[in-house]
Amino acid sequence: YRFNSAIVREPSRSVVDGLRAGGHAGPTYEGVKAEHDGYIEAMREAGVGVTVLPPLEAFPDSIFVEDPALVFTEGAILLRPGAASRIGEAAAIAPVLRNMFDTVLDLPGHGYVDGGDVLTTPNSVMIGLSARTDRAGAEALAGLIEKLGRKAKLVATPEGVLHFKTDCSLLDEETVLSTARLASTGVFEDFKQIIIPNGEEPAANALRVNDVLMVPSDHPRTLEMLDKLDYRIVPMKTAEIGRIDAGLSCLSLRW
Ligand code: CIR
Repeated sequence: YRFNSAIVREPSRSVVDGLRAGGHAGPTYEGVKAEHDGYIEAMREAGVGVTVLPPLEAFPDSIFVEDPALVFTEGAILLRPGAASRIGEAAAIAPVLRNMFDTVLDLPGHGYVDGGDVLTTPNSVMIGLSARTDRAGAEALAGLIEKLGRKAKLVATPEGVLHFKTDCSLLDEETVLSTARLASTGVFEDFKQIIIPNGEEPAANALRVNDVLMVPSDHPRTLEMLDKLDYRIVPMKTAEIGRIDAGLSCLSLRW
């Protein structure tokens, strides 16, 4: 959770057509843009150098740069997103990563992985199988991660949850914040676990960056619980990006 650098991408006007499960209304461009501006500012205040990429009208979900790639200090990996409308996002971000990293690996084979399914922890990189990340993709990614000198572990994502990290985040080296439905799978038995109060599940996608813990606002019980644990909380507006099934981690690549 110690980061010097991050990449974000400005929302396109087409963000209003971002993918979403369920029939509710989408976000407004202005609403997403305001949340995105707040995010960049919070990142910079946390001491991160932020590279802001230009919007991509052809890809409504391209603001969620976490999904088409995975970055470590040792190098970057170009993934293959599991939604048809998002596959091209990997090629779009490739030149940027090749410019910034000495090592950029391509996911081999034909499987799919969304970066939102990947949780990097000090001892292992967890890859959640989901509707977006299939076993072929996860196994191919595990091979690359091991090449970069880290351990990889395939894990399950609860049914109906978009991404593994929709339901969890790393708070420090040994602590995860998780929904009860994910924690009950036993996946975090080697960690200290802080469980999200029932009904506030979207708050599980928090984001620890250096000394700051960004937490989706609108979740008072979670905010109160985390405040007591002495984290430096920065509440973040996420209602608009929440309309297209996204949270705080999806908005950046960090290393
Ligand atoms: C999608 O369905 O792909 C986008 N509307 C939301 C992606 C959220 N990304 C993430 O959780 N890493």
